[in-house]
Amino acid sequence: DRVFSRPGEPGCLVNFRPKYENFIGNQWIPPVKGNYFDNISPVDGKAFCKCANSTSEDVEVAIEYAYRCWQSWKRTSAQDRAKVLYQIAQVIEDNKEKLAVAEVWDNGKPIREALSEDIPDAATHFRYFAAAIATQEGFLSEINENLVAYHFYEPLGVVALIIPWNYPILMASWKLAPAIAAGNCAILKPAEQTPASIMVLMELLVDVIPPGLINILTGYGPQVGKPLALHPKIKKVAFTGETTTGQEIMKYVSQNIIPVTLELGGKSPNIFFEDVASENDEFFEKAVEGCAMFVLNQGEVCTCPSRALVHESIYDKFVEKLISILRNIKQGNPLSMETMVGAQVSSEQLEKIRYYIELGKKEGAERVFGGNGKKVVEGQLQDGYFIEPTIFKGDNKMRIFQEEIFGPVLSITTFRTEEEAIKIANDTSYGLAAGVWTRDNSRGYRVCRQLEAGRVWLNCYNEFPAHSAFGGYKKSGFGRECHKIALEHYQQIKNIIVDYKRKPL
Ligand code: TXE
Repeated sequence: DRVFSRPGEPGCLVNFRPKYENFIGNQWIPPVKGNYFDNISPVDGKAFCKCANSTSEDVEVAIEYAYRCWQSWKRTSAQDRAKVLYQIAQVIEDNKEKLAVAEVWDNGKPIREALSEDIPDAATHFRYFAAAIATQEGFLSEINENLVAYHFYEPLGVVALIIPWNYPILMASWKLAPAIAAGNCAILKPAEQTPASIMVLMELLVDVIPPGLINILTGYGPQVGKPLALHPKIKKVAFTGETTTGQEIMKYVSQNIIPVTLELGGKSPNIFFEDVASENDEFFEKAVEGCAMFVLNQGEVCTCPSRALVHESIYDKFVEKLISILRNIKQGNPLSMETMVGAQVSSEQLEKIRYYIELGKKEGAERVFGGNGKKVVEGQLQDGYFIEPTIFKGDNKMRIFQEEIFGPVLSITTFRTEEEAIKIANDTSYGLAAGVWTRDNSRGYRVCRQLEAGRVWLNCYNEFPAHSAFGGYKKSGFGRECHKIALEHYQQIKNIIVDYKRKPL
């Protein structure tokens, strides 16, 4: 177990700087206007460092450094770029503990998650895209015996990556790895709630990346995210965040007619058919654990299985087991290896969750578990943003079934037939992910194909392999991340048609 020592105290594995300037051209460059904001840790509700409160002036500085780098980066061979990505992966792996602890203080997630998922997955993404770019090939078409059409993948230029706070280092890696592999330089804006862990990583990468390849501007959306996305020299925006922010981003990119990919909110259904509970065995256990995953990362997961659809014939047995699993979930000090659920990212997020818990009660949903918005820790952590998990039973038309809460709140309902389950599952404006649990593979396949979601898990949930395309349908956005096809979102195709018959003039 990690000792509970705050950043700056002896025993803390990470030496956060007391003040972070922007990371531009492998240097720490103070924000032009000289302003900083306090970075609060959700673990104890106290500030632990300051970060640059950037503005459009800082965007100009970052663009200059990034373009300078791009002049040479765009000419590097795919093999040379792959080498840099492999080195980044190695640095991440070599500093796994330090980065995981940084993630805990910045975001509030449990160390066991950061150590087993966030950080190793980040390294895997850089390795995967190193291999993907090294093996990507252009293509040619023979139009007739004289005419040949060549197709080359070319980078776009400098790209803007705007990310949220739920998986700070991993979200950065999902976007950075394909962006730089494809030959672009990047300006990344982390969320204002979690600006520090990425800086810990950048400090480690100074000797590995060319100056200007990856630049980080911290600050708030309207002050720095917006001028970044609107800048005429930015050639693509990749965004993950709230659906309404995604709509704004689309307006910005329309100004300069540049491509955009959006990974937005979700309200993912997790469907449990009657055969799941026909035997009290390992499969049943696994399925109910899959349901309990709504508490994973404190529910701050875009694919959070926040709607459970349970066949009415197994409802009682299912819920009984679900509650027994929840009772055994350890919540509290995220630095303890036993803790499974940590703190919500911010006091705003905590209030948002409490609002929805009250709303659920007002809407007449039945409280199955929790429902008091209770704080679950005391002592040193009493000012941290911890909240007990809650389960409501209700109707899919309720707002707690339709709106993204982004906390450990599950809305559960029952169904009678396969057709009804599909209808309820698809009755949402979102379409990011879904889960299906059944022992009948034919039914599983049939249902998966009918669900309006970009990612469907059959008899598993929240698996994120680097080589599986991830992205939304409907208001959950468009574009795919994680699979090698993501490279194409960061490239354009140059087509050259050559007539070999014509004699030179
Ligand atoms: O998101 P925002 P917030 C959902 C979740 C959460 C809610 C609000 O329901 O409760 O969104 O979270 C930057 N121009 N998700 O407010 O605002 C911002 O600074 C340019 C789901 O944090 O979308 C941050 O870097 N940039 C989601 C990033 O956008 C702007 C993960 C995301 O912030 C901007 C996070 C602007 N006008 C929240 N306004 C998921 N799908 O995983 C904000 N930003």
